[in-house]
Amino acid sequence: MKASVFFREIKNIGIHTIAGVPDSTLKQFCDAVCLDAGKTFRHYVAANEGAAVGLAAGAYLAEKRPCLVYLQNSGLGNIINPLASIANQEVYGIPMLFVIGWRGEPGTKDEPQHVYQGKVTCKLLDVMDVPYSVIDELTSEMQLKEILAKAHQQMEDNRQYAIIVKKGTFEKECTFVWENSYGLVREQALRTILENVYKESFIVSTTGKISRELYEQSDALYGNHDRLFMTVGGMGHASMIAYGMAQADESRRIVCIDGDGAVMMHMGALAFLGKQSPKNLLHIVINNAAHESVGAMPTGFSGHTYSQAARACGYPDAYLVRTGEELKTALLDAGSRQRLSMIEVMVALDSRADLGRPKESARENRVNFMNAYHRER
Ligand SMILES: Cc1ncc(C[n+]2csc(CCOP(=O)(O)OP(=O)(O)O)c2C)c(N)n1
Repeated sequence: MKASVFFREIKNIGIHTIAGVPDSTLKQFCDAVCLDAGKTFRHYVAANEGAAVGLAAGAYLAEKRPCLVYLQNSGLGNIINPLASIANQEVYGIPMLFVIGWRGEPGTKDEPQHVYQGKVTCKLLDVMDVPYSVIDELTSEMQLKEILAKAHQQMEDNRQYAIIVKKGTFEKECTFVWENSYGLVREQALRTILENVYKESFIVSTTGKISRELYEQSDALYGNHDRLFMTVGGMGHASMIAYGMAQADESRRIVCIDGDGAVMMHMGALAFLGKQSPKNLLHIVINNAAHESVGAMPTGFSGHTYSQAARACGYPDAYLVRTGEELKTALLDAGSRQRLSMIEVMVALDSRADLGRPKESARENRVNFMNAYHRER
């Protein structure tokens, strides 16, 4: 299906505003909405999927028009609360249309973090009283019109409707290309970080390609990745996992390697960490101003840096670096001080086409990581 056809049909049922968090299954849809650049739809990349539901609710109050909220099915957890406690017809009855990328569809092969979420996606919508249709590459225009007619009827009744999108549904029609202005290559920055911290620290890394690059680089440098806990799902929670470890034993140094999209998703963690100020935690944010791992849509990063935010939240030290040399200096400096620090590393939009994926399961990663941690006690 062409995204342009989909857009024409949602316009016909009165959709005017689109908000969400990008997903690789929805890449063609996301590219098309970015290229539209506000001509047909108002579009917002939200901090997280729940925030997109909030935006959709407010826009409905002011404009009497339902919005479209798009998300990967991993984002269902983030929408449950605003859906149940705001939008549901037993509360305010706010109509909206969800477009949900289906990772981990039963019967298909996908990454470990998607398997359970993929299995429960339809069940979750049933429980949330959101009727849905599933579309794929074979869905015709006529079928889409029928689905949207159902959605329209449901929304007229102040309810929500979901369209679950299988992998490969949207065909390549156009590509949204943009660049940030930074030169440092993320994988090289990660290698420099590992060279400086791997041997003396335990690392909690974020969702997406940052973890995959760290996995390969630690194997290349040290022949193992046992000191690396890859937060393959649960985007935005790596820094709190790192804190959970840091608070348990102040003598162990914990390094969280985060992404800017992930930090933005649950930014309250910065305020919490600033208040707790664990001496043994180093928080590194790899900022490419994009959700690079799922197709490089901009995160909505305003240019007000995370290191500024960290300082405002009470991190005693925060560095902003743009080159390999600056990164090394910041790592040495942060290592020599015993206090909570953030290093924000501005990097280019880049990743290798042949980047691999972890070979072991998530559970094996957890077991090996815990063994390494407890062995050294
Ligand atoms: C709750 C949730 N929403 C969306 C996703 C899909 N997703 C996986 S990685 C990623 C982008 C992460 O962006 P960022 O943290 O900036 O790191 P980058 O990919 O740019 O390195 C997204 C949106 C997800 N895994 N979980």
